[in-house]
Amino acid sequence: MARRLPDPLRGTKIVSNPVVGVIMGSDSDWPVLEAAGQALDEFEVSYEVGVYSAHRTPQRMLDYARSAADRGIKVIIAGAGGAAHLPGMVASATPLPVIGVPVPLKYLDGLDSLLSIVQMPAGVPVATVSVGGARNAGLLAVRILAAGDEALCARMSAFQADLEQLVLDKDAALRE
Ligand code: RP5
Repeated sequence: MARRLPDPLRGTKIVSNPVVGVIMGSDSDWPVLEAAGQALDEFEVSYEVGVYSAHRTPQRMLDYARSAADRGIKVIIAGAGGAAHLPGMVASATPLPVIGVPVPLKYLDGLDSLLSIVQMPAGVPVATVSVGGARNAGLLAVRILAAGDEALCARMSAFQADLEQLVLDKDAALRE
């Protein structure tokens, strides 16, 4: 079930043994990032959510990034818009894989967010998904976890088979 962000500025929502961190630069990013949580829910992957602004709460962001691995987090999904420095800064302060989600804002259609996240210097990778691509961020996190989890890998394979079947069904319907 998708988790609501009750009062994001109050802090990270704690669930039992989260393995994915879904973080964002502002609570205004949540309507986009929520799709990452929904994808994780579909695979029953536990996650926590929180707001960590690279610009407004830099120390809090660094504290989160530096402690995430020790707390059992395996993958971080970080979404931000505009001058979207959160994913890159988090990647600089954690050894964990970071998936960046460019959030589209009112101006520039998210191109600013995309370029801010994707153009990382060598040595500090961020796996960037499409503008607004939070669902794929969630699915990519599942795939990363599935690389070391046979049961989760089998679920991902089944999900892919379902996707394929959906296309075949639509194709068949068109031909009727
Ligand atoms: C970024 O600034 C956030 O990630 C958000 O996308 C954007 C606007 O934030 P608000 O002014 O809505 O809080 O840091």
